[in-house]
Amino acid sequence: MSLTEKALASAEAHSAHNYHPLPVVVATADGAWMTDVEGRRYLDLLAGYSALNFGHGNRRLLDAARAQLERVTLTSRAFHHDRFADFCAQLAELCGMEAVLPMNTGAEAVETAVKTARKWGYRVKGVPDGMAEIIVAAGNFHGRTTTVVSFSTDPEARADYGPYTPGFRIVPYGDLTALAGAMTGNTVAVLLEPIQGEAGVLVPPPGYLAGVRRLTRERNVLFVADEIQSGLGRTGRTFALEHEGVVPDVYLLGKALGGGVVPVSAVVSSAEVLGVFRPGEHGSTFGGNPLACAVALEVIAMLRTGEYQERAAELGDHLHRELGLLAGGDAVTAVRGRGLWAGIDVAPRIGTGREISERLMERGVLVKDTHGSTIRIAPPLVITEEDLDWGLDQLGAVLAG
Ligand code: IF1
Repeated sequence: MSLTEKALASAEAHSAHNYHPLPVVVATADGAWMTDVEGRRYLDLLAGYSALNFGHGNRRLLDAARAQLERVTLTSRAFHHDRFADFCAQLAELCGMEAVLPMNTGAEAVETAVKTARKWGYRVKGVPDGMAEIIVAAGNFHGRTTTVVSFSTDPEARADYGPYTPGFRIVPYGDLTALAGAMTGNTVAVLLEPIQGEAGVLVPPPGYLAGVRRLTRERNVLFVADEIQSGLGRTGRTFALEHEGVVPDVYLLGKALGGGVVPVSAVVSSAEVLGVFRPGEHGSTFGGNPLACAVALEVIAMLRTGEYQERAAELGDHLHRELGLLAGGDAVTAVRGRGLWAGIDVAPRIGTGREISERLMERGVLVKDTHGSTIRIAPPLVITEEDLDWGLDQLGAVLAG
């Protein structure tokens, strides 16, 4: 048995089968490259679903983590620690907002936003107790807690987890008329991904996000932008909403905020909105811990230079030009995306997304499929143009059959 076969058999025997990973067992990684237990190298075109925007083993992030490891790693929120205030102040500044509520995973940030919006609805907007409604979009992916899957439209993510949390209305993504029609006096928030990731990197029609901003402002409803995957450089801007000149009431951040080192998420908003919380009303043992704050502070410092956003914009233009050429043939039926982020619909005759991912793996490229025959590409923003081109050559070869 090879090292790979041994690891796969052991995982098969001893882990829950809530995933179906590609049969590669990673041992080390650097930049945009991963090496498996057999010493084979792979180009990483997934980047941990954008948790690795700054690449594997980023020196600045590892140094920041290492320095903090030697000082203090955890205090709990029972005490202050000396990285907390800086983290909150600098993240708020990066977002052009006033206040931060740190959590750990993306789903926790979404849960926190649901609580924030409901409390804001009752305390500030004056919605009758227990009546708050939050509007979400069909095809959404916001995480996997019981409340979050309650408003998922994906049977795989949702089935068998009821009873479901009430208080959510689902409207088609990209449809302003439907959104306006779903709003009532009890609507407290509209929660959306500016680009839907799991749905296949779906970019909404031009004007939609600006329209959501206008409608939410008119009706005194919070616009909560889930930028957990789309934010922090991925699309060529700090936030995907910037492409539409839109500023939401609440940003949800996660993934890349932890630099691929530790889980760090946050709700970022105005002092008024986050001011609804009093001591004891919400929290987390690990949220805002010293190690998380130290790494995230370095992430924020890197984003402040703008160089990663610029790189994502330039390489992203290149990526979409190249994918446009692939889309000229009959193997690719659609390409979507923005910046260094793309969803590619492959003609079913070429194979399922899974089969294409496996063939790419055999050629040394790692991607992940989503629904049916869509594959998505989201390399670390530090990938070189040469490496990206090599990865695209492999994709071209797989699509050629
Ligand atoms: C998995 C998808 C990506 C997210 C947005 C919140 C969360 C996510 C916009 C929750 C998480 C993940 C989780 C990952 C697969 C992945 C994913 F395919 F499911 F949709 F990235 F495209 N908001 N996305 O994309 O964040 O709690 O996981 O930290 O394996 O479930 P989390």
